[in-house]
Amino acid sequence: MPAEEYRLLADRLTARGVDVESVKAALKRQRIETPSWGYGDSGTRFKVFGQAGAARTAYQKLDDAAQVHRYTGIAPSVALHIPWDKVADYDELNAYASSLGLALGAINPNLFQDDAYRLGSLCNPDGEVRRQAVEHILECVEIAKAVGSQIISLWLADGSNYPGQDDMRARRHRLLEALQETYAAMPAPMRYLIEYKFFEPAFYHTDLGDWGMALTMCQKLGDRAQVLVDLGHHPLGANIEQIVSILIDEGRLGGFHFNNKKFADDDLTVGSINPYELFLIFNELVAGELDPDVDMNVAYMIDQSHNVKPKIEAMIQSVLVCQETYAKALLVDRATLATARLNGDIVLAEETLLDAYRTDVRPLLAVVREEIGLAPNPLAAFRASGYWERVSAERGAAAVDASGYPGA
Ligand code: RM4
Ligand code: MN
Ligand code: MN
Repeated sequence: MPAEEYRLLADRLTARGVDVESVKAALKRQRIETPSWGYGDSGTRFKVFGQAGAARTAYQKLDDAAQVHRYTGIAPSVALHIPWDKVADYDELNAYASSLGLALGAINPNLFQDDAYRLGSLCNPDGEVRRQAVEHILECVEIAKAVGSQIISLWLADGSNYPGQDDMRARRHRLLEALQETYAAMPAPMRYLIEYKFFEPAFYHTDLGDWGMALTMCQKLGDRAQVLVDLGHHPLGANIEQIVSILIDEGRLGGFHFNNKKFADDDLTVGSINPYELFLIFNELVAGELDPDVDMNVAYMIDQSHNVKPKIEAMIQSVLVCQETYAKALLVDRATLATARLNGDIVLAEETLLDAYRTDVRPLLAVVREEIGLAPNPLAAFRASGYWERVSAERGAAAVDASGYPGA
C-alpha cells in the first residue's frame, strides 16, 4: 500500500517540521552524471570478466546511460574519457546524445596509458613528454567546446615509485606550469576540476596525493579551478565529510566522483560499504546548499566500474543510493541540530542526524518518481524491460563497426 505508506511518512515528517513539498522539489532538481567507462567491460589487474551486454562503443555507452536516465529520471548527462571515447565526429556524437535525451558532461583526459608516461605525464622530467600530455588536455578542451561541455576533469596518475627517484618540488613546478597553460585555454565558464588520489599507480609518492595538494594548485590557477573529491581516493579512516566542508568553505568544491571502497580505490557501488559515511557527506552538502553565504556549483558524478555486476543495474543502484541519501540529508532537523551544538548537547546533535539517517524515505521517493512520470521502482522496471537480455544477445554476437556510429 504505497500511497498509505507515503501518507504516514509525510504526516510524520510534517509533524517534525519538515516541509515535504520543498524536499520533493529538491529531489526533482537533483542531477547525477554517469561515466561512460562504467558501461564498458572493466576488470581488476588480474582478469577482465567480459559481459555480453557491456557497451563496446561510445554510442552504445550512451544508449546504456539513456536507460539509466529513463528509469531514474535524474541522470541526464554522461562523462567521457578520452581516448576511450574518441570518435571521428563529436558533433555526431553530441547529436546522438541529444536524440536520447542526454547531454555530454565532463571530459576526462587520459594521462596514464601511453608508454611515454612511465615517469609521469605533466610532471615528467622530459619536456617532450610533458608537451604531449599538455597537448592531450588541449585536445580535450577542444572536444569539450565541440560538445558543449563545461568541465575538464583531470585525474593525474603521476608520482614516483622509489625514494630519490625524482625531485618532488621540481615536479610540482612542472605540474603548475602545465596546469596554467591548459587552464588558460579554457574559456569561461568552463571549469578545471582537479582530482587527487593518495596512491596507485605510483606507490612511493603521488604528485596530487591529497585534497591539500589539489587545492593549492587550484588556488594558483584561478576561480574556475576546483577540487574533485573521489570517495575512493583517501586512506582508510580519512574524514571525507570534513574535507568536503573545508572545500565548500573555500569555494573550491567543484565535483564528486561517487563510489565506495572497502580498502582502496575499489570503485564499488555507491553506499555499498559505508552508507553512513555517505550520509554524513550529503549532510555537509545540504548544509552548504542551505547557507546563503555559500555559492555551490558542484558537479555530482559517479565513477565506478564494476568487474562482476551487470553494468546498467549497478549504475541504477548507484544513482538511486545518491538520491536516497540526499533525501535523508534533506530531512535533518537543522534548527534542533544548531541548538544542540550551541548547548554542547552531543547526544542530541548526534541523534538529530541519526533520526534523519534512519528514516525510511522509500515511500517518498516512490511518490517523487510517480509525479515525474516514472515507475516507483526503477530497478524492477529496468529488469522487466528486457533491455539487458536484448543487448547481451545483440552485442555478444555483433562485430563492431569501426566508426561505432549505430546509424552508419
Ligand atoms: C582513477 C580516477 C579517475 C578515473 C580513472 C579511470 O582512479 O578515479 O577519475 O577517470 O581512475
Ligand atoms: Mn575518479
Ligand atoms: Mn579512482
